[in-house]
Amino acid sequence: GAQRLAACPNQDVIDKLQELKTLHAAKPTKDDEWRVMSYNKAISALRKHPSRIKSYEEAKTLRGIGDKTAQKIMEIIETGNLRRIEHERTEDVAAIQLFQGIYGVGANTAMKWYNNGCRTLEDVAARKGGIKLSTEQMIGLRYYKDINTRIPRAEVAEIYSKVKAAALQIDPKLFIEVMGSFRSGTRRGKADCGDIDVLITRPTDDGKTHQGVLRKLLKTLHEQGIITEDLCLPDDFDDLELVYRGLCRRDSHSLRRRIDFLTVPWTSRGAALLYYTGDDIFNRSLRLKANKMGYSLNQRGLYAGVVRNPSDKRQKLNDGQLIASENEREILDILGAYKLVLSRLGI
Ligand code: DCP
Ligand code: MG
Ligand code: MN
Repeated sequence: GAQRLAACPNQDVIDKLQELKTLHAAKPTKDDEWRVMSYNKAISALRKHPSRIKSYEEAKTLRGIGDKTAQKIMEIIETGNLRRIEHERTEDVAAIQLFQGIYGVGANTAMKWYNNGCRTLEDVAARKGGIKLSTEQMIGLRYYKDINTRIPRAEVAEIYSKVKAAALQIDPKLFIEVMGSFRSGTRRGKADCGDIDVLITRPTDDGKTHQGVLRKLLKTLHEQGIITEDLCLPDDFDDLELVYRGLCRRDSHSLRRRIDFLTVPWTSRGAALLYYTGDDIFNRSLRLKANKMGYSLNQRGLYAGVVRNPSDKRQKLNDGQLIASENEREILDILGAYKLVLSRLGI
């Protein structure tokens, strides 16, 4: 929102394009998917642009902004509005967006439910049209309001401190850190978070690891009433790299909040911190920068010598050599990514 990047001279344009993007993101067609990507590119270019856009020609000089997007940008600048937004705000989009607010429901499921005649959450609860809900979707529906309410930073801090205390009780040598928007939002001045993202790992200099910690931690947090529902448990708790998704609450009077745990091997903590701190647009720009320099970046590390399939660049033909993964700053140093970091911080 405007608060996050108060210094950006084209913030009103970005906000409108975001709004349009969200409407397209609700629909599962390839066309809509493609539009979401193209608005992401335009938004990221506008964020970096240091001055107010003055003309169609100027807009078109920005990377990733073509004729149609430039026209939209000028419409927003000249009229303060974008008619296309209202045009896209149709009944199906409204219902599909509503359904996607249910945890575990994506664009395809939401579209299917709409096509089966569902229009409201009551319709979904009544399984109108014979639709079926998974366990996580049932939890998502039951706590729809809770899960879709942003979490004040202070509450994230309180819940996190309880989680941290419980973890350190299990093993005082654990490395535990809160990531996601709580961390990346410190400097952006973001006042709230969508969920709580927690990283857990452990130094191995004494020959031990964090293996088995997550299982114990979840047991403790369930007993303490901090974790209330599991949404997604790891297949094999004995791995070092695990993802957990669930609901938690500060106390019995608080809303339920989404919480994610990630455990990683000690050596990949830097890459994990970088990735899970985000945001996703920052990550995309950073990955792009890495690719242009001949590297490949993911949540496990920065790699050199990765060979990709020329006809599908997403497909890697080998793993490459690990260049850096333990330290965020080291990765950013190699990528020379200071401008990106500053733009993430809204400076
Ligand atoms: N992430 C990503 N791409 C995705 C999903 C996530 O790069 N498709 C990364 C960047 C995110 C981080 O993981 O910042 C955590 O994911 P969240 O969905 O929790 O996003 P945030 O914490 O940034 O925002 P929110 O406040 O909505 O939780
Ligand atoms: Mg988050
Ligand atoms: Mn998360």
